[in-house]
Amino acid sequence: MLKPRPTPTRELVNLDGLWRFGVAGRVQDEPWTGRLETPLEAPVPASYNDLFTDPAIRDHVGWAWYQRQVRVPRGWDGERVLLRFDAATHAGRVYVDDRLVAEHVGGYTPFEADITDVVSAGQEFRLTVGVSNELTNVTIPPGKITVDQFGTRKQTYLHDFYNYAGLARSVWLYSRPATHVEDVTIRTGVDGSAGTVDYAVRTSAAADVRVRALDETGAEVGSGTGAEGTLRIDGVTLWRPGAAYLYDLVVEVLDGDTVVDSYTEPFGVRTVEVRGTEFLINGEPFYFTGFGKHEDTPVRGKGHDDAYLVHDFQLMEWIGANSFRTAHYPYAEEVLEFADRHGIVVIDETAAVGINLAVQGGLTGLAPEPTFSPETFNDETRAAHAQHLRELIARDKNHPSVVMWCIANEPSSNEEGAREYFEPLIRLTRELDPTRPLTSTAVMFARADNDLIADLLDVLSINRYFGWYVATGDLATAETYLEGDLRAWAALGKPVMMAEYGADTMPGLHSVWDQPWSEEYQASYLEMNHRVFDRVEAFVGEHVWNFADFQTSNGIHRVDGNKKGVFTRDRKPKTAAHTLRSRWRGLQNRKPGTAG
Ligand code: GCB
Repeated sequence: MLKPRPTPTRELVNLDGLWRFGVAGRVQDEPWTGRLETPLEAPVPASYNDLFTDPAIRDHVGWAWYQRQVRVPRGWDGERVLLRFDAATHAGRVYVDDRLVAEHVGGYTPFEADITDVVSAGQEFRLTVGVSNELTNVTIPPGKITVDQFGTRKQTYLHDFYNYAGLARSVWLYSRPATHVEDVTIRTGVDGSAGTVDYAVRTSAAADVRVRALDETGAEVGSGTGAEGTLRIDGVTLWRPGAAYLYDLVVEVLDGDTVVDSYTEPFGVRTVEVRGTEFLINGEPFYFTGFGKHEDTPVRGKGHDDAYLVHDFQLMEWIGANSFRTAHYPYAEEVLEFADRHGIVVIDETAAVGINLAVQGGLTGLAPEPTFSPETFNDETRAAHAQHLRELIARDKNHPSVVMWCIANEPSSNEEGAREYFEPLIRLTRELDPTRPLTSTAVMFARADNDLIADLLDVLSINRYFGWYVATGDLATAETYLEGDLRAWAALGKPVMMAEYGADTMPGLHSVWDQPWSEEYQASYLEMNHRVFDRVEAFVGEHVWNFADFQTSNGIHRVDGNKKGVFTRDRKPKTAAHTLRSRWRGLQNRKPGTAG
């Protein structure tokens, strides 16, 4: 799905700001039929959970309602008028005045409503949006709703981060011509010093199409006609990690000589490939340094914030991170665009976190109930996962920063039924995008000798906490466990990367001993991991868990959130930040000990 942009034929109105807000039960039934009866206002974009002092709002399970007035610009007569929600977490319903105009399931991908027939240029309408935070066995991510002895609905889920909900990304009103560009797909290659740009344009109706590629100065470097074709950019400047370069593809829909629609999609020319045990970008081995991140900040929850965006990328540059994983859901499009412009490499992950009931069994790894069964995660779950993959790839396919799809985080990939669940999803992902490698992160119970999906993936991403959840405080034992585990994965003959390793750390707690939770322990724990990584041949990268401390649901393992951040939640460095900085700033995208 194309991001709405202002172009010579399209106009865009941003609907962010304060909206009337209330949760179901505290506002009238059918709130879309009139003015929302509430004293509250909520900012968009922001999760609503941490805004209010009332615990009934923070713990609410079900629909929450947002409402505002919107005026359609008077010049839009004759244009199609659309609403675009960058995300409504986890399900959305949209009403224009009394009328339902859109429904969407999935909290991290965008959706639109064509409202041309129910609004008029120059007139106002009442926009009401319902957002549900419910997670069940057939949502992605999954969860479970129970009713306690007091009749209160409770939401539980299989991930530790807090289930923030609401309108956490921007909302737009935009105009588009009747005959327009629906979609653009761009795939690039390298031929000597030239770049090749395969493009495919989908239009809303049969029409002539013209495309032009412009470089960063605006000079035309290639052009073509027809809905599909290949452009050649001689003397191309490649998009490289740490040295981004973007071109624009200007796509025009023609009626004779008249341009009826124009849309510009930025792109970078680069290749990605897995060869043997190497991960290659533009044919050169790439070693990932960086983090699993979260979209998480105080007060805003998962609300997108450009200030944190800029600051987080500054800190990543400071520390020598060349990449990150969008753990555990697709991030705001602004984040990927920023990564595109600044040469940061992204592993783009779905929201399929917690397809795993074995984790409930604690460290025994025994599932109290099977993960894959008609009663637990079933065909309907897989259909939701497939739909999520379609929407993710439709949204993110043209970002040069995205070099790999991560189809799930820590599924129960060693359990019966895992292959049957994942094989069709992996086939679908490869059909949707044959150009990018695939991975999925392996939970601690999934080992090289019992994992059932590793042979279907291109890169083996491993999450391990030896020295934290296992062999706590005993780094010597942890080191032997880790080395044995990783060497077994490496023997499978594919690139291996550490997608998560980390230790909870209380800023300000210090110790001369290997004391868990101290700043020194986090640093020693990371150094122990690095010693092992440097001994494993097939290793292609290290992503520390996590970039920053983040909020979690209540639980005895967490004190005001997960504290595995290398930075605090307000982005102050812990001691380990300096440890990582001295290691990563020397690596320059390369594995330690390799030439280059
Ligand atoms: C994991 C999960 C991640 C958790 C982390 C932890 O394996 O993938 O979401 O936050 O462990 O800190 O326990």
